[in-house]
Amino acid sequence: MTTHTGRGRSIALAALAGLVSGAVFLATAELLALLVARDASPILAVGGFVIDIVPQPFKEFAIATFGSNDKIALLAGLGLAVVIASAIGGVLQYVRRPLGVVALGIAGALSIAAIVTRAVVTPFSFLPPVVATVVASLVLTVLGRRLRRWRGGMDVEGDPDRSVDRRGFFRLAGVAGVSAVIVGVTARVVTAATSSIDALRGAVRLPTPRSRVSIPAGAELNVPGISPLFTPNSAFYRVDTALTVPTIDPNTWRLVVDGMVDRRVELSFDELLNMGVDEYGITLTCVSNEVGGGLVGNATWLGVPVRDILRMAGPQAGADMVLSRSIDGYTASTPLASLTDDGLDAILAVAMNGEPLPAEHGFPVRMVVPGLYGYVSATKWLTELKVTTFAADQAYWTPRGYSAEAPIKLSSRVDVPKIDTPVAPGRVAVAGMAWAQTVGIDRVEVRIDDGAWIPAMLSNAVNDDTWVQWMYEWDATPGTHYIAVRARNKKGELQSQDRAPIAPNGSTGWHRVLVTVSS
Ligand SMILES: Nc1nc2c(c(=O)[nH]1)N[C@H]1C(S)=C(S)[C@@H](COP(=O)(O)O)O[C@H]1N2
Ligand SMILES: [Mo]
Repeated sequence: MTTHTGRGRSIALAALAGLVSGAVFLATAELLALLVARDASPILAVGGFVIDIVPQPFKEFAIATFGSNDKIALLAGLGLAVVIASAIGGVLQYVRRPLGVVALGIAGALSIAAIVTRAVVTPFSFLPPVVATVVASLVLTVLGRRLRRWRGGMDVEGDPDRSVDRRGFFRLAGVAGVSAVIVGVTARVVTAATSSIDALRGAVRLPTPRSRVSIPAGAELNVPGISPLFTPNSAFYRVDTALTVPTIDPNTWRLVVDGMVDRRVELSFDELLNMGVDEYGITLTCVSNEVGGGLVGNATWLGVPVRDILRMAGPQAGADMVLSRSIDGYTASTPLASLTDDGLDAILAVAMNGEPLPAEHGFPVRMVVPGLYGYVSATKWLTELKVTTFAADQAYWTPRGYSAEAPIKLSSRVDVPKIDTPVAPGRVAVAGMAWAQTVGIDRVEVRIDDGAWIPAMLSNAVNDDTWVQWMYEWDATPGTHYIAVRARNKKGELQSQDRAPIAPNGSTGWHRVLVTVSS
């Protein structure tokens, strides 16, 4: 006879057996992934799959809540789900054999399904989930049997005094649990260290560009707290769907140009560099940038015009779009005309601010197109340019609520004074950034409270594809004040005052900040 507390304790021990088997599953899979198929880690494959299937509002919520930590939050959530599922699996196995083993089988099957949707699949890709399922099932079966002999189960009279099975249970749970943690953590760390992107980036020899961006005098205003003219790589915003940053060896990288072309073209990294590179100054902007937000950055890029590469392939009549594809399956749809236009610097970039592209920013090759939001142009970890039509192909974000074509909207923002830093009365530098890629900024105006719009001073633009800094010297009076900014482009168009959300093709509205001036 088992008492209520005795039964509760048995269930807790069954859950422990489940947790140990869950850990064994993950550790075995990580170890095999390290040894035979680096892309076939179940936890990363399932995570990547989840990112692709969660509804858009949830993704926006995750980015808003966790910011750049959204992937860590996802992995933590996934980890918690694994813990709960493992514990339940352990209890199931104890209460009704072989339900726990069935649960492990389902976990293995889900892992295989996720791996198949993510990675380049080889027969080895199946080894990590299959072997993990077998090993974890063995551990769970043995733990469950010892537990039932010791504590009793649905169909076995237990004997709480059976110290042989009690010791056997704890010994196996301990050894398996500790080994799983050591093996799992070691496998992850070794995987991370040996596929070192640093080593691959360090080996790249960048060619000397044939031309450089010339920076005019007065391109950078001297205002404390304003965004720098060129955003350091370490501070550059990052937006992508990649759970782990792809590691691409430039020696094996190939760009394929296919689809509606006269000749399929395949280029190696060296062949691309040998076409000759130039330096470009281009400001990148994300469609998810809210009014006043930070999802915009400016860099110098070394690259080759996309039009030169498309010319080698010969786009056919009727084509109107290029679907660029990343190694992780991400795609962007860019109007063919933007990429063949002689007056537009659409490039395949290999360097950012003087160094090979950082891993997070698309190493070894990405696309950069002035004037188009990143999601329809700036494909990182680029592997393919497919010449096609908007009618025939859809890019990643198109069925997810974003426009197939999306020019960057004329915009401006206040950087200083910062909302939460009170300023002293008197002369205060109000300053920020404005951008109108491909057109250029003509003027920026500032308004204090309900006053008149006053022209701000502009920095000398590097070119029409980069943002400019603006500054207004304000004679601040004590109290709280609203500072608003708006820009006009070189076509005479005024930045839209209407508030638009980021979906489907970018936010609009004038940025306004509240500042407190001390007395
Ligand atoms: N492979 C890949 N490329 C991608 C994306 C992505 O999710 N995957 N996101 C795009 C988006 S939405 C933007 S705004 C830019 C951001 O580039 P960055 O991360 O270098 O700033 O990359 C684009 N290129
Ligand atoms: Mo974006």
